[in-house]
Amino acid sequence: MAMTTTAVEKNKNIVRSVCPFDCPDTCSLHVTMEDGVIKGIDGNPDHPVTKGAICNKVRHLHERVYHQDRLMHPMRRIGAKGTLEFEPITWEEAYEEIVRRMKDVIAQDGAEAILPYSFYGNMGILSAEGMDRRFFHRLGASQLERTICNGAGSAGYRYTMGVGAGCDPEDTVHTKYALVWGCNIVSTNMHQVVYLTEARKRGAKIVHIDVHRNRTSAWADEFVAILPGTDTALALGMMHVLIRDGLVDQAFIDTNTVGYDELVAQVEKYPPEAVAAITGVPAETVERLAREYGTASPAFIRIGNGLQHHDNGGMAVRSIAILPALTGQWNVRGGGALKGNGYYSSHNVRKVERPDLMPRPLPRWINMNRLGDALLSAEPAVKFLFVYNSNPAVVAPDQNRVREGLIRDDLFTVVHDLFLTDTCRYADIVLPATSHFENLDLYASYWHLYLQLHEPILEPLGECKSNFTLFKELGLRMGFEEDVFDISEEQMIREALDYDSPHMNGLTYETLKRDGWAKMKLETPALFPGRIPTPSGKIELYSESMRRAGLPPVPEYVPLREPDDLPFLLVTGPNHSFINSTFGNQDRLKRLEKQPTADMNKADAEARGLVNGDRVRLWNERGAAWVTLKVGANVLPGVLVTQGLWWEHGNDGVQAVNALTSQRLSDMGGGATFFSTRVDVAKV
Ligand SMILES: Nc1nc2c(c(=O)[nH]1)N[C@H]1C(S)=C(S)[C@@H](COP(=O)(O)OP(=O)(O)OC[C@H]3O[C@@H](n4cnc5c(=O)[nH]c(N)nc54)[C@H](O)[C@@H]3O)O[C@H]1N2
Ligand SMILES: Nc1nc2c(c(=O)[nH]1)N[C@H]1C(S)=C(S)[C@@H](COP(=O)(O)OP(=O)(O)OC[C@H]3O[C@@H](n4cnc5c(=O)[nH]c(N)nc54)[C@H](O)[C@@H]3O)O[C@H]1N2
Ligand code: SF4
Ligand SMILES: [Mo]
Repeated sequence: MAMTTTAVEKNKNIVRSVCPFDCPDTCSLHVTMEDGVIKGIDGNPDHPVTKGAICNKVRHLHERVYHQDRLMHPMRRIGAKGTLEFEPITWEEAYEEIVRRMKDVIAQDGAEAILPYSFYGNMGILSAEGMDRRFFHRLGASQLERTICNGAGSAGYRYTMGVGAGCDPEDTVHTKYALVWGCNIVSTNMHQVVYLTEARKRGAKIVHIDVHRNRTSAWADEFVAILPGTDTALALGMMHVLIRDGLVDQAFIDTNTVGYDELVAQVEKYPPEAVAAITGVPAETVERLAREYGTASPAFIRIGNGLQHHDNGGMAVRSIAILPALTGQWNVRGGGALKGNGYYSSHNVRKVERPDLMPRPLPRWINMNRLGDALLSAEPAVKFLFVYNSNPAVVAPDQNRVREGLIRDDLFTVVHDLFLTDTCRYADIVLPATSHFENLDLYASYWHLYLQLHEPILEPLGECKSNFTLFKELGLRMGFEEDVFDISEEQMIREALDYDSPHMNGLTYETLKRDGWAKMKLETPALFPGRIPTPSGKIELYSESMRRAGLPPVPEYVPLREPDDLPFLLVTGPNHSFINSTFGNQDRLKRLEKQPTADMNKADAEARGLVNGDRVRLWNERGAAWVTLKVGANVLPGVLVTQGLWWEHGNDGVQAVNALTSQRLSDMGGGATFFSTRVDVAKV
């Protein structure tokens, strides 16, 4: 029987929580407590979207919270960088040294020589973009361009649609035809699978378009294998057929879009045969996909993150987002597309992060995908690096440059984390972080439309401190304004909610505390037409802003920029049992993933005398990684796919795959190009 909210509060043993990880689902959790200790974790059946189902990773989250390796007190480095030799120190000593070093760096090199490095290890608004941002703004530190995840795709989507908002995922249960495009939802967005599985029971067909036959392909009705970085061509080929065969909604186009004539001229260049030669998708499949998509309604596209980790990733997302505009599907409940929905739940960023505290002229920006170059050659040099909520030694591209930078003797590095990650090897001071169970925080999903309040269910373990407390205390020790820094978590959440947005729907701290969550308001049955905040106020098939930015104003297939002197295109995606590098130190989940592998096509393996299970070295000019080969039909010839961001620490012989990836930025949005990587393979 589903438990009601009031029953949760009355039952001392089951308390409500939220999953904090960088995952679209942002599940509501039920945690079973005994004598103040977590005994079990389950989904909260009352949540309207996540409905009691959670993934295997989080079902065992208490193993992470009480893990023997969890950091419990601050430490100072006593060995050489890279050796993991530390001695325990008190918070007083840690703060004293950090404040002294910061002041020295500011006096000698200016505050821009200090660089924060963080991402969404904990997605709480206070944990990821709260007091930390306020602190570094006030400090005048270099600003970090946080584009490692979806920079390119979000920029591309905005060129077409104006904002990062798509359809309500709850509506996708009505879908009759779904394209799951460059998105591994069985591993990365399980509740989208739940909705589409229900849609399928009601007659929907689900097509997965990917470079890798994976868990999502096995679940879908059809798998379409595509060559990496060619999705724009496939989208243009589908548009070609839709327009040629009159499968477009002319009334919708006339009312809601600009640039249709330019697009019609452009798609002339992309007949199915030409598209087949670029994408590896047979011409008849291009024809059929377009016809199926153009005649089904509601037709939905789930646009993933995978296809935008490329040199041309922004253009790919922009182009795919045009398809529902041609067919009028934006206006159909259960149709349209969903790339991300962060826009709906946006909060009062100015009030929370206080960008007004930054000095004038404004400090420089450093792109997080270029950490290696920033540490090795930025002018003025980075002298102090403050890492939290992220594990750059594993997740950032061109890892050998990153590590060369991190190991510099004249760089002072602080890392705040729950564990001794690979990044901590290079830390001068390591600080212990609370788990999210120990914190008050506010959680927004970038997929569903519910904002959730998280009240702590544990006292901080050991000497751990939350990101909020750390940067609040540091701010006060730096002598910053008390009225800005000496505030409570609850005050900051109230500041976040104090926001004049049509989606906030009058929601307050009190209602969130009472109900646990609230749904953002949006127009039904769909967002469109109306309020398209592009410069023209319409969906832009032709974009004048793109032209001015030096980009093709109508969709155009631009090949990858990675030189093609090495035979394989390598896609280094995430895996099922970790979240990025999080969980990469937990035995239960490591056992499920076994070891780092790479999928290779049988024809390529035969041509090189390689067989299933061979240990091989993947290499290019940037570095090398060792993996076990999986030979078969999961990838097209010329393609290799690895899964998972493995730790080196605790995994003998593992070299994380980012040794191979490049710091090159994508076509727009400053995004990462993790998947546009060329390598060769040698047997070891
Ligand atoms: N289990 C698990 N869940 C996660 C994460 C995790 O690490 N593990 N990470 C979280 C985060 S931070 C994010 S951003 C999301 C990411 O989740 P998704 O949006 O699903 O993105 P990826 O898994 O990176 O890539 C999706 C798919 O794109 C494919 N792909 C790669 N290149 C191309 C291409 O050129 N064209 C096409 N069509 N497909 C391509 C990959 O093979 C992969 O199957 O998941 C979140 N959830
Ligand atoms: N090759 C390749 N590289 C990739 C990707 C890929 O697909 N392929 N994916 C990219 C993507 S999409 C993303 S989003 C990035 C993710 O990169 P990161 O954001 O660095 O993600 P994680 O590896 O999960 O590291 C998060 C760290 O934060 C810590 N943490 C968790 N909660 C807290 C907290 O409350 N406080 C503090 N101080 N620390 C906390 C965790 O213990 C963990 O060590 O990686 C990118 N890198
Ligand atoms: S990782 Fe994702 S699917 Fe798993 S519990 Fe958290 S939000 Fe839900
Ligand atoms: Mo991400």
